[in-house]
Amino acid sequence: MAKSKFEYVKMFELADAMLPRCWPVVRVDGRSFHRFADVHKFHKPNDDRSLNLMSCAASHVMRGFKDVVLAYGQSDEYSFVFHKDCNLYNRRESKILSTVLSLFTSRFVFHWPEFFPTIPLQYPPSFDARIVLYPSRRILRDYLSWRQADCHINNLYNTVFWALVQQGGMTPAEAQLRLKGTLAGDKNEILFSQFGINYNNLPQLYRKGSVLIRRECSPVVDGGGDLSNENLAVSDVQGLNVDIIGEDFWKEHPQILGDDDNN
Ligand code: DGT
Ligand code: MG
Ligand code: MG
Repeated sequence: MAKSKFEYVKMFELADAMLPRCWPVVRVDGRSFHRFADVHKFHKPNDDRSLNLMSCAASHVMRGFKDVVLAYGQSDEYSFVFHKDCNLYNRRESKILSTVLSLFTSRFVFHWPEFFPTIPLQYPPSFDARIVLYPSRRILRDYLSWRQADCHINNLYNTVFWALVQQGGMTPAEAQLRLKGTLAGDKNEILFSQFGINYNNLPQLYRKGSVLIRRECSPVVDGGGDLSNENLAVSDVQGLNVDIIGEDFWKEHPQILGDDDNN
């Protein structure tokens, strides 16, 4: 078929293939979720409904993209780790980023009523996303450790902050002042001595975030970039609220990152 005279504009589309043999990680994060949480009356500091809805949306992303080997979520964010050798969309960055982002967002909205049956969506939420390539397993693990450490630091702060406000009768400004300059030990001490809360007894969901992996014994649905299969049940994805900073998790699940070379 004859080409139109306009075809030349394709020259302006630049190639954006990601470097080979690096681990691509897509992280999505709620846009202005501080406001979104307020408008939708999220429980403070943690709302199980929101955290579980995020994991539901993320598990559907794992179904749609078989190259995702693990996902980690906390607060309003989820990270999707693609296998270093994945060739999805010929490793085109914008294609992978945009499809993950839109699938996650549409699933979040689609499943909203299941998790918030009494609170209608007041406006459509949106998420930002980025891809970062990590050149080794060690650095990839450090990335995941960074996100889980962030979960812990924020959760400890928010737990004490809201205890001071909700149970201690402080204004948010007073609570902020009280916590200024305090270390983790001080915060644990305030929680225990003032409110009888042992931080280590709080749910792992809040302290560790959520890890999604594929069940080892069931076959992975070959969805690839083809999303036609993603309406099937998400039974092949398993959610855990465990530590991923230490060695135990990785020793227990060596298949996640594989060991085909030293990378
Ligand atoms: P951004 O990401 O720059 O557009 O701005 P935000 O407002 O989304 O800020 P971010 O992502 O740094 O922090 C997440 C916000 O989401 C934080 O202000 C608290 C809110 N949020 C997340 N999960 C929960 C929850 O379970 N309960 C409540 N009350 N708020 C939550
Ligand atoms: Mg956000
Ligand atoms: Mg965030």
